[in-house]
Amino acid sequence: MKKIRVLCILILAMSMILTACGGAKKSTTLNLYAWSDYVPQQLLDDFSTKYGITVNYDTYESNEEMLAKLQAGASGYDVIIPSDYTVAIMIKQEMLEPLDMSQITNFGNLDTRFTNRDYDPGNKYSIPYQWGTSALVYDKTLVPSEPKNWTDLWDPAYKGRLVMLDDERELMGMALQVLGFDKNSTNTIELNQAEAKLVELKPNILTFDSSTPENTIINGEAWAGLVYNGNASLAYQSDPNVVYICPTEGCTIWFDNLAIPKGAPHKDAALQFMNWVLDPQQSVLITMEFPYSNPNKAALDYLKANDPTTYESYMAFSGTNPPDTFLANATPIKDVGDATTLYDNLWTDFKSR
Ligand code: N2P
Repeated sequence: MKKIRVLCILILAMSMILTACGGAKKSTTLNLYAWSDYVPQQLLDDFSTKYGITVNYDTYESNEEMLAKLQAGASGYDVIIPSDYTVAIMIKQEMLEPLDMSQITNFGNLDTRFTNRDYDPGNKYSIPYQWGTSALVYDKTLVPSEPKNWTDLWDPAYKGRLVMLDDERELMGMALQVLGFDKNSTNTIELNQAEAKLVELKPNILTFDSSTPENTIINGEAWAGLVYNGNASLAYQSDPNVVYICPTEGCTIWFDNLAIPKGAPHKDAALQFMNWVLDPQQSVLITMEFPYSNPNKAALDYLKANDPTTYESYMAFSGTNPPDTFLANATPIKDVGDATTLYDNLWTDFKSR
């Protein structure tokens, strides 16, 4: 009896010391701020069950929306998912927490083609989540003839039949490339011309949708458009007549990443979550529900071993596994510095017309 009492006192004393050192304080909440339709609910639920951490998932539709919200002072978020060029901007503006890599033991599961990239050398601030392209989708049974170029979409035959991402850098970039300019141009004259070019396309645009543009392709309202690879993959999964190409003028390749915004209240939970996402079984949930391209090699190996049919279709479609010919023509969006304001203004003007 006495022994037990001594033991109890010892345990109590030890836990008090740990608490005083801050070692035992564990977060029970994680505030995730991410793209809509991007993180499977099951992955979040399993994380909650395993670690006793409640996850709140707040959504955004573009890098610009997320960045503007954080720059305006939104705090309280623990994990965000910025794309490559936005990671670069946020590092430059000191908006991200450096990562304690000793907590991310699953980092080695990633394919080294997707780590240590130019927007965050050494992955000091970011961990690859999914990667992909933004390119031309169409239903080959609906289009007047199969498009090869973005320019084809200006044909009046497409009146009211296009679905486009609601994304200023993607659409301005596409118009710049159609005009033969750099998609990351900072030249005022070129940017004005690009906006004018987009205005010409407007009668053909049925809707702007960055979250579920696949639906308008699937139901046949839209015949073609500019979407993310995951949207094209979902459209293809429900209609094999869907084709996804990188047009001759070029398309975008992007890399999305998990990162912790400066001052995040639950950094321990954030690191735990990042490691969780890199677990092969968890990562496969992402590919199953949101078929973007998965940078996690161990996850794809797991999928191949456990569900060869899904793995084969992942490998066979350009939306999930783009061939070299597709990638040869895909280039990233870059931080355009001060010209960002010009893009913002032209985009607002374009949308208001
Ligand atoms: C999810 C879109 C994420 C891909 N709806 C954009 N980088």
